[in-house]
Amino acid sequence: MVYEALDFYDIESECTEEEIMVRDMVRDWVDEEVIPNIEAACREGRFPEEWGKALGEMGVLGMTIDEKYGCAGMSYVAYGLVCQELERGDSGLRSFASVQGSLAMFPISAFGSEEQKMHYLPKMASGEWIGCFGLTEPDYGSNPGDMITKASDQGDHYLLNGAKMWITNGTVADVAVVWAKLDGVIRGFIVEKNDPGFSAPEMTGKHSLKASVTSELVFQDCKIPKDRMLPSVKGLKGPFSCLNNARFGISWGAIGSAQACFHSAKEYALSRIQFDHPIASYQLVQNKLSWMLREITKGQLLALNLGRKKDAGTWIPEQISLAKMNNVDMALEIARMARDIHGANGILDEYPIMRHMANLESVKTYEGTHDIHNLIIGRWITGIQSFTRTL
Ligand code: TGC
Ligand code: FAD
Repeated sequence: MVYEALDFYDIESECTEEEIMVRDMVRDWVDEEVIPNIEAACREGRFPEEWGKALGEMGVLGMTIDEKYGCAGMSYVAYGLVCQELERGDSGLRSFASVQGSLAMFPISAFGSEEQKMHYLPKMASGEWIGCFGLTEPDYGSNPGDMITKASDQGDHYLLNGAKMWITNGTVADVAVVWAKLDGVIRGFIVEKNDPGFSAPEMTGKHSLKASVTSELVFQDCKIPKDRMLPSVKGLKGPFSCLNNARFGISWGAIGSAQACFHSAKEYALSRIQFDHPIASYQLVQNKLSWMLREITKGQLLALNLGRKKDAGTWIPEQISLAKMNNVDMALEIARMARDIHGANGILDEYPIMRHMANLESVKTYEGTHDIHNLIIGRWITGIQSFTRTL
């Protein structure tokens, strides 16, 4: 089935040649390498190592970061378009790229020393070194400010103690950007896979994002050299600045999942005959397809507008919250509707629908749950934060 992207409002005409070129390169790679192999990867519960290397070769890891550090120095719109194509393949693939670029490379580029940038970024851009991002803890998910992982200053080194959970790429990572409290203040630390006292066991049993590695990070008197703390950021704005970029990527990526489900539903509806006619000829089915087109188009316009704001530096975090929340919700509804249009066939892995639907359940939760983004917007509207309450 040849993929035809839905572009009802001709978004393409508003992108530069360079943006379209990188999108097309990733689109072709996803069609040739990812889609034929993704179901097997999910069944085996693994992220194919060669995909990470291929992303590096295509120059899309940390692709908005300066060329000086071996990165592509491209626009945020280009990054969004790439996320869209990757997630059309699978959310786990987009997760890999989000974590590597936005959550592991970005903090080093924004808050690291020149030595840290020169040492880590080129190898991470090429896919030689894999990164992960440790913020969430077993008891602190939506409220990372209360984290208990601690760093203590031992004169010539730091000792880290604590645990992180639900960490994408953790077990396969060479480099972990870990957020911990030093004298009560949140700081970022670069942990390397062989640091003494560090382990990253894989979490198993997921029904979602099966082709993505998810791990615990455990620090037991983990000793790291003094020059591994990120020098220029303190407090929650460190991790949240990274999340702004990753959430932005998700707002585009979710459109890719929605596109995959819409495309499959349209083709299926045109070919499936019931009561002597294609089901696409029935008004109720057309209503569903029309709703899907409407919501994907709105999501695309939102993402493109936000992307241009990101590139111009005129965005606010609440706009990213809106786009992440809206587009993931939209994609999840489209996946459910597409499953319905496929009838019983919709539950088979011959079609991408259930895989996208199950993946999107995670995407709805990570990088700030749907409701946390609602509350961030609620705070912007009213000026009143409602995250905490006194009982
Ligand atoms: P709050 O008081 O709102 O802020 C504390 C400090 O942070 C600053 N800040 C931001 N800075 C930059 N960008 C943002 N978006 C920021 N939001 C807040 C803020 O200005 C303040 O700075 P300062 O200097 O005044 O101290 O913090 P809070 O503790 O009340 O937080 C509220 C809340 C709920 C919004 C926040 O905690 C939140 O967003 N929670 C959700 C947690 C989350 O998103 N975790 C994601 C973990 S990583 C992940 O899921 C990766 S999935 C990877 C994959 O794709 O596979
Ligand atoms: P909780 O915070 O316990 O929330 C449970 C429910 O309560 C949600 O519905 C939430 O909206 C609601 N809730 C919480 N607080 C409030 C409130 N104040 N008001 C109203 N409702 C509220 N984290 C990382 O650091 N790095 C990673 O790489 C990473 N990768 C992940 C990969 C996967 C596959 C998954 C599933 C998660 C990943 N996470 C990662 C963790 C993710 O960010 C957290 O799961 C998420 O922030 C939510 O935290 P929680 O699961 O502890 O849910």
